[in-house]
Amino acid sequence: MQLPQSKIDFYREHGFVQIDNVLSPAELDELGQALEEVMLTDAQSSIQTDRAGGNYYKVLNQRVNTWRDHGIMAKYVLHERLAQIALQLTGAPGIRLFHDHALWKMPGDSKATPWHQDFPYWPMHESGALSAWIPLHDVDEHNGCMMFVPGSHKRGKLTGIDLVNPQDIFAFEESAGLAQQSAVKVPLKAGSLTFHNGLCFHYAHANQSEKPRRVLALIYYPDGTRFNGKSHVMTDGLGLQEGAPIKAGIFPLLARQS
Ligand SMILES: O=C(O)CCC(=O)C(=O)O
Repeated sequence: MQLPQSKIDFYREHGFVQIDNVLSPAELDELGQALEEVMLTDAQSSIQTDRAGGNYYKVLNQRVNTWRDHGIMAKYVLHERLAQIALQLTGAPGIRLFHDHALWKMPGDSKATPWHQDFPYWPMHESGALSAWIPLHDVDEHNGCMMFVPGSHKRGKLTGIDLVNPQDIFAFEESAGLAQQSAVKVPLKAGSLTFHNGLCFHYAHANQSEKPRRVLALIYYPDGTRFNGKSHVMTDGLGLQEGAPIKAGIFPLLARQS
């Protein structure tokens, strides 16, 4: 899938981009069914970050590394089409998978995902990592679509936000001049998706619908990104040396410049 230069320029200028019609209805059906199977089955090798009733669960019912549980999840998480988009947006020499995560917002007592950057959570020295955010159905502000602050990725890495008891990211000194009012709401049709830079401020509405908001997000990073030595569930126990490139079989190189 060759992106128009206008999409690449938009991503680099604003820190996020919407790309339409990436997955076909048949692919969405296949992916959606596999995701349901993974989310509704216990005792797997993926990691569920909180259980029903927990405070984090009200923000996100999250499972990390669904691709290790299900062949069809692996098919999409490792999909070359998606990694090729990340390659074009970043211009990196190569793109590796960091991890996938299912991000469901459950109906009922649903909380918004507060304004935050992703990069502070990742054990990476250089910035450049990004996420593909792939809804399995139409999303709007009623059922949990995303918002982004254009250009906020240029502010660099700020303090990580607690997603349950959030600090106000707009009150940070480094956020001076960035206003929540400049945020852009991005409703999406099924099959379309967004990519966002790990430094871009983003937010997702609470889910006020009757059904789970079902999203699969894929985190990619430029090949050569170095380990910053911080603890993270994906890198703990791998014996990575601080300052060494983050490389292991669980971080496959999915796309590279030809
Ligand atoms: O889906 C959400 O509610 C938040 C997603 C998010 O923060 C991310 O993908 O980085």
